[in-house]
Amino acid sequence: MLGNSFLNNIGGELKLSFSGEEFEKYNPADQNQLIGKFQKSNIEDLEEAVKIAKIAFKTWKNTPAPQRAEILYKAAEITSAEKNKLAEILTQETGKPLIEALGEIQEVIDTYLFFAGEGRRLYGMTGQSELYNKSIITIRQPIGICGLISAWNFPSAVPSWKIAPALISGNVIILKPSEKAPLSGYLLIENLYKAGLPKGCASIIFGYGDLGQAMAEHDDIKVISLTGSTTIGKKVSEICGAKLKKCALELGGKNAIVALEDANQALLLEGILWGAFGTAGQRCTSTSRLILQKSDWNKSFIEKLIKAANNLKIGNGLNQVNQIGPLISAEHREKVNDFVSRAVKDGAKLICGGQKLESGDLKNGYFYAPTILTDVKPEMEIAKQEVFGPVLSIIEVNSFEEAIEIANNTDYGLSLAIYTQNINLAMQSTNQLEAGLTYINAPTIGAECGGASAFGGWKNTGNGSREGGILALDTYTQYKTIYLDYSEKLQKAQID
Ligand code: UN1
Repeated sequence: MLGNSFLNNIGGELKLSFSGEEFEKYNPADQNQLIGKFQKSNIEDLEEAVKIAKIAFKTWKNTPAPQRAEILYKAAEITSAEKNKLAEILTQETGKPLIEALGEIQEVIDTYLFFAGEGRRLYGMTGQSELYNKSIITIRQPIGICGLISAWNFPSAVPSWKIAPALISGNVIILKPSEKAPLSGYLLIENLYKAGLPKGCASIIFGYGDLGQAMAEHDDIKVISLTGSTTIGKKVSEICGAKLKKCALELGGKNAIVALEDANQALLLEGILWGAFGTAGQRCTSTSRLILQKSDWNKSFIEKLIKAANNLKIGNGLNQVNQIGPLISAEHREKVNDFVSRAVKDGAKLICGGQKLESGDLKNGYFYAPTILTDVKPEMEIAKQEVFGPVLSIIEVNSFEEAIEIANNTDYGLSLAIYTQNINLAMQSTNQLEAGLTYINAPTIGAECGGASAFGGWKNTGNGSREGGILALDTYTQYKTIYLDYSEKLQKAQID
């Protein structure tokens, strides 16, 4: 399969792009390994997908939700059966270690199962009328064609967060995966059809940012759900805003762990290693700041942290001894390296990593050493901008209050964590931290899919939408209130 040419899947049919062009995608751990060639789609391909989706929507929206759920249950079963294969492909496509790729495929399964359960709920509301023999109910209804634009760092789980709530609610979808990780999305769509999804309900078209923009601009696409950068998010939001189109945005983060003086140090150390360097720091939830309360153990703790970071095994994720994979591309690695150089110029002290790893087995990939900077001041670029790499900035503070203030001192608001054994301060922090996700004694990554979970951020991280839980339904449904008057006479609200 790897190295093949992959066609667009338009409503269940494999199609060449009208452009006659394709692009190539290579393994970031080994730039000689071709993952595949993918169609470089244009507006004509999009028109075709929209045409087919429009027809499919007419039937799918009226299919009973429990029947729609059967497709998701089946897709979860197929994904489970193929878990190892899908994870191996995901590792080669993104570079993330196999253990993490297996976790990501599990997240797809969990998401499908959770939203399949919604097939027998999709609850609305019932209320009391002010009049006799009259009832009021509010239901959720589908909206239409949903344009799903996803990022390269979670090319299976994040599309599933969008696909599952969209389909269970009775919508049809067109997915545009990132050109930097297109294959995993292709396999998601293929498996939905294997699970019995009716033709036309889902399409995947490969392409670049211009295609995403065309989706946002298309009048027949009624919802846009985007996971990507804040810059792109603002652009998409402007296009959708002008058209009054529903738009869900999940954008950047500048996440922090606050460590108070009474933190459990062993737990903190493990949490930092996982939060900052897991997935090579390429999660929108990655821990990029450690806000450390000054205490007598800081110096020895930082020494332990350096030692542990230097001991992390870096390399091809298919080799299970490796804990950290490559960055996604050569350009991205340059960008990360430039952030570190500028931080040093700004006065930060580089105490670990800070360089590309290019020797031996690593020479064909875009590996970067786990990096730690100290003496970081809250106003420095490195303390404020999203780096999206294995770079941790340590900011020392004097008090709990100062720690909270600095944790909140960013334009982003996705994930913030606190390590302390003081229950009162832990609980106070959950009130005061300005982020969509907060963790107590756990790092900033690792959100789950489930009823009470809601993935998304405050401030420039998004526009209030949520994924991965029940609230995701708000993106893919519109409410309808139905008044039932069985009094057999004209009743005047507010007057009778
Ligand atoms: C992302 O990086 O866009 O919470 C998603 C987490 C993962 C999802 C990350 N479950 O870290």
